[in-house]
Formats: sequence, structure tokens, C-alpha cells
Amino acid sequence: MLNKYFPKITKPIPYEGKNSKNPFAFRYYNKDQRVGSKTMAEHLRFSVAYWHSLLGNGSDMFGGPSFERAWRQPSDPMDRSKATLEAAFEFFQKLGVEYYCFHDRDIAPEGDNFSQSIKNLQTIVGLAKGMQKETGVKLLWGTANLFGSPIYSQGAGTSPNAHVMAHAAAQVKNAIDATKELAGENYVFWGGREGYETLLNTDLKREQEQMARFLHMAVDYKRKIGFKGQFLIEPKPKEPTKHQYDTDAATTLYFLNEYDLIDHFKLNIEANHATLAGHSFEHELAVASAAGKLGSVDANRGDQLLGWDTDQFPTDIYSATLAMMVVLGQNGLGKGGFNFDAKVRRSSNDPYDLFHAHIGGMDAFARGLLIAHEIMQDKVFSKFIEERYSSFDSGIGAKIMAGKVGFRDLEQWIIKEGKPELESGRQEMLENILNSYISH
Ligand code: XUL
Ligand code: CO
Repeated sequence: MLNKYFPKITKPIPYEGKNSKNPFAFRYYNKDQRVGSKTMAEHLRFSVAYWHSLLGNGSDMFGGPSFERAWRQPSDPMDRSKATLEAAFEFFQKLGVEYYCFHDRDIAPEGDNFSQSIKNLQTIVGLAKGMQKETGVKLLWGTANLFGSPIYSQGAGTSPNAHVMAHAAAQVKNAIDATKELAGENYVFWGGREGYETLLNTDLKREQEQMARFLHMAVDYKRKIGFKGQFLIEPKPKEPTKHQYDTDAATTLYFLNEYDLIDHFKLNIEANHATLAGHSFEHELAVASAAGKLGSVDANRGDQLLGWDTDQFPTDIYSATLAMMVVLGQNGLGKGGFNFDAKVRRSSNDPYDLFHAHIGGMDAFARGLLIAHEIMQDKVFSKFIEERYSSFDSGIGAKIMAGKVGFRDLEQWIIKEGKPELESGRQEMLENILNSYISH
């Protein structure tokens, strides 16, 4: 096992059960434990986000770095990337996660020109491939950073400048190549700059058409090179751009339908993006899932009192339970997984805080999985929901849904049958039942 950057951890984080007081142990995540037909590891497919956990330095809008990682010290950018890669795989192994995710520019530095950037990326991809083989850690998804460079300040695929769009396309081509080379199971599109600030300089329809063309080119390229990973779009309403075109799950599904892309994409739902859009995490998961399009999850959380993307590690058991109910309801995420798109706080300046953060997130979802599984086994809510809609299973309800009656027939029916009687929705009782499963 690699052992250079986290010497205090000498073996993979163990599962010690819920009474353990060891801060470097799992209390719920027991990777080989079977829950229904799969192990916990198979259900959850946890992933570390390279950008936050390896590159994060605590800086925010008001201050520079608050911690320095040993692996970020080499002054030559390629040496720095190589050291970071070593630290990354040491961390993955010691934490005991099976997946990671990256942006092209996270793993390799941009060169002086595009050809050099391609070479840098290929060099690091070659090294990462070796490390994946050595450790068994796999790539959940790759993506391209189309938001950091100043050339993307007015959009990437949706830039008013065709030269910029071409640059973004060339970058995505190489990021897909890198993902394929590393046997990535998905490829993500998150359009942080794909939106607009003011209609005074923006043709909104044109920009959406451009975005669609951009994605169609990606689909064509995927087919040409035989990349078998799942394409995912990650909705987010704002930040950095004021209005982002992929605002939420419903908007994104509409966009994919409108531009004939729906068969080629699923969604990557992020908790903090959901709350920024004014939705709950489980709402966004449920909307994606209802359309058969829930592909993967960026597991994190926002802060109720702050209106921005705080990307905190998820610790809320209630939220994790509701999320796992949606995921179990669709029989898992398939090629997707739970990627911790989350960062330690500015004040958590010790590299071992990365372990505490991930252990907490993994335990929260493991616990959510266990509770959700039990709830679903007992069919507590599903029975109630089935019963609640049962008036559509026979009689007039069945006729309505089968298209056998229209407004005139229903007028006659109502004249005869009179006023409906309503059953209680029993929200409070159901909330109490949910709490009884969470607290025992
Ligand atoms: C930004 C965000 C991204 C995507 C990948 O809010 O979530 O890190 O997950 O580009
Ligand atoms: Co994300």
C-alpha cells in the first residue's frame, strides 16, 4: 500500500460498528455487508472528488489558502500533478473507496499551448492507469473544466464566440478520451458558465441551440470512439452564472427532450444544487428517477442559512434516508455512484480531516441505506401510496385513465354521484413513522 502522505493511517479504515469511539473507523459502512441483494459497496459505489479533496486549500472569496498539502509543494506543475496523483491513490486506498472523479485540469496542468495541454493530460492519464491497476480503484466519471479559464467567462458551449466553443469542444474531446482510457463508467457535463447574466447582451434561444449542438457533437464523438460510459448532465441553477440553462432536473429533462438528446443522457443530481434551485435533494432525485433518468449522485449538502454552494460533507441521516428510498426505488444507480463533491471547511486544516469528512459522509449514506431498505421491506409508505391512488384502479378512475370517458361523461357521472369524500393524507402520521425507523 502507498504510504507517504498519510503515515498515521497504516491500514484501510475498518468497520467497527455503531458503538465504536474510534474517529478513524466506520460505524455503519461495512462494505461487504449485504443489504437486500447487494453489498453496501455495490449499493453505494462511493467516490472521492479530486478537485475538492486533493486540490482544495481552504481559500474562499475573502482569503487565500488556509492549508498547504505536502503533495502540492513541488514547484514544477507536472511534478506537482504527479505527487498529487500519488497522494490521491494513497488516500483512496486508505479510506477504502472504490471510485474517484476528476476534471481534466484537476489531474494535469494546462500547458503553454493546446498541444502541450494534451500531452500533459496523456502523461498523467498513463500514470493514473497504472495506479488504478495496482490499487483496484476505478474512475466513476471524468469531466472537463469549462469554467476556470478566462476564455470561458462568457460561456463555453454557449459562448457568443465560435472560437471559444471550438476550444471547449477540443477540450471535451480530450477529456472523453482520458475518461475512456481510464475505463471511466460515466462522463459528466456541468455547465457552470453555460447561462447568462443579462438579456441585454444575450440571445437565449441561440445559446440553447448552441448547447444542444455541442452535446450532439459529444454524442457523435462518443459513438465514433466506442466509449461505453454513460453521459450525465449535472443540473445547477446558478453560481457562477446567474441563470444557468441546466437549472434543475425538470428544466434539464425538457431541454434534452426538446433537442432530441434524451436517449443519450441521464442526470447527475447534486444535493446542494437542488437546494440552490429551491428544491429538496429528494425532490430532484425523484424527478430524475420518475423519468428513468437518475444516473448518479453528487453527495454533499448546503447550509440552510447560507444561500450559496457550500459543498459540505453530507451528515444528515434524514436526508440520506429519503435519498436512498428514491435510489432503492429504482433498483440502484447502475453505472452511477455517490461522489463526494464536498470540501472540508477552511478551518479544517489537517490532512486527516479528509478522513473524518469522508467517514462521516459514508456512514451517513450507509445508515440511510439501512433505514431505507427496512422501510421498503416493510412497504410502509408504498402501501399507503398505493392505497391513496386506488380510486384510479377501478371504476370511474380506471375509465378516466384509459381514455374511455371525457368531460361530458364526467359531468353526467358527477350529477349522479354527487360530492367526493376525501381520505386524510396523514402526513403527520407518516412523518412519525419515518422518525420511528430513523431513531431505532
Ligand atoms: C460545481 C460542481 C462541479 C461538478 C463537476 O458546483 O458541482 O464540481 O460536479 O464539474
Ligand atoms: Co457536482
